[in-house]
Amino acid sequence: MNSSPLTFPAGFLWGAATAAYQIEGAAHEGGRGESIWDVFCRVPGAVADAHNGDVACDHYHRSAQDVGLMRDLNLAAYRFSISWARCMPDGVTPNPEGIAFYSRLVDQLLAAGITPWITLYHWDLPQALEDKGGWAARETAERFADYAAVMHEALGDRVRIWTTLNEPWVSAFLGYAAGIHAPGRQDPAAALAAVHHLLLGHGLAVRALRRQDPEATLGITLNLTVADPADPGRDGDLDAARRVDGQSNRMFLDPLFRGEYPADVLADVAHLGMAEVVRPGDLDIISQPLDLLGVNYYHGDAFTKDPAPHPGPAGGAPASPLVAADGVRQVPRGLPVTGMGWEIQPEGLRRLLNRLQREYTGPAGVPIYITENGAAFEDVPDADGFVDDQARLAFFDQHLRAVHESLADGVDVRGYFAWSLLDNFEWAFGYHQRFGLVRVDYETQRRIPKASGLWYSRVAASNALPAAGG
Ligand code: IFM
Repeated sequence: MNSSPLTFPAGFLWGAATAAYQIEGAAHEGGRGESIWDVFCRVPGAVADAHNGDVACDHYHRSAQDVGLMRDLNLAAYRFSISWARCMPDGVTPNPEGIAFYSRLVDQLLAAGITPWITLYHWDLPQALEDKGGWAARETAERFADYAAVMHEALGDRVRIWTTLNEPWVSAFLGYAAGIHAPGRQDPAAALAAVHHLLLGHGLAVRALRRQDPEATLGITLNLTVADPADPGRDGDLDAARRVDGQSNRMFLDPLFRGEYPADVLADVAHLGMAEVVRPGDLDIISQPLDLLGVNYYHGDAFTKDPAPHPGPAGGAPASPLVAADGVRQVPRGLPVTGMGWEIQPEGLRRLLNRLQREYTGPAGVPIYITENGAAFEDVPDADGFVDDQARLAFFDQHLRAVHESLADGVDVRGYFAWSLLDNFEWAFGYHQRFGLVRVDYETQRRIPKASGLWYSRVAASNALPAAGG
């Protein structure tokens, strides 16, 4: 570790992120319609201990307090998502009361000097649209663009940064193939159709927003990974890493930045009919110029496809069910893991950023923002509810050092958002995994900044990482 503070470039944007279903609660108030997550949470066994987002962090009623918390933490920006079903309960008809909630939130943020950063879609599709085929249906992409335009009409006078989708890989592969996220479908062909329609929806939304507001800053957030062969000397491992990289990274980056799907991935999935959902002109819509790329990074992994066992503990299936069906397995490398079981691999972030700059964002002149990075750990509060979460603090520190190294390598990284501002509803894990800079006591809804949150507030204020041990 360095022994002097590491200063970030002037204007580097420090923020924290959340998502609507994970924090808002008020699931049945203000005319909000049902989303696929409301419905999925009612499926027995879908979510740990039958948890749901009905109350979550009650942010809907506590947004003023939460914005105060952000200000106290010296956050310059807040990345939040909009609940489509709150603003358009049936997916198409605007609900003024729902839209008014976000308008108030934006005003609260601006009054506190915090830049609002909108994510239009963080996985909570209106159930009414899922009933018509969801993301497997082309029409959903068109409805998404209409929704984007309505939200911009309401908030575009005050919100200058708009990102379309959060982690379309998760929506498509975990929602439509693995079935472990809403809507819980297990249909690989539908998942591939969903990939295309999510990207098409992104492109149509960008087109609609550009028409409405040529000066807006527009982008998308992808969850990207570093896929290594468990043994670079084994052909099966090299092919396993290629497949994971293909479906997790290039499947999204190539259409967005190059206007084409990667040929090897299309060949891998040729039997699943993806080519039939891609119409002439779609890739031109998808590959319109962007103003930023949001990168969510949590971990990389090593993979094998070789039936001969690797030494060490047994590997798990990779998250993508399509590559798992190809016989690909993750091989643990003995690295420390977070509460999610994810290997802690900060050097992977530097490799990822450098590769993005070299192959995608650099040639396109598009800046990168880390829109999520963080870790869940078993938090143990003291009698006052304070959590001295040194492991999470170290996670942030190590990953920010990796970002700093990438900056020194010449990568155009402009900001960093910690995931997450608050402990919140962690999808299929319910409330059992805590990622917050701030502890939420779900019984009382009390918010208590953790040691990592206090540390992050000093980093944000000073625009620098403290000297090692500082
Ligand atoms: O909580 C999620 C978030 O909604 C999307 N990115 C990953 C986080 C941690 O799993």
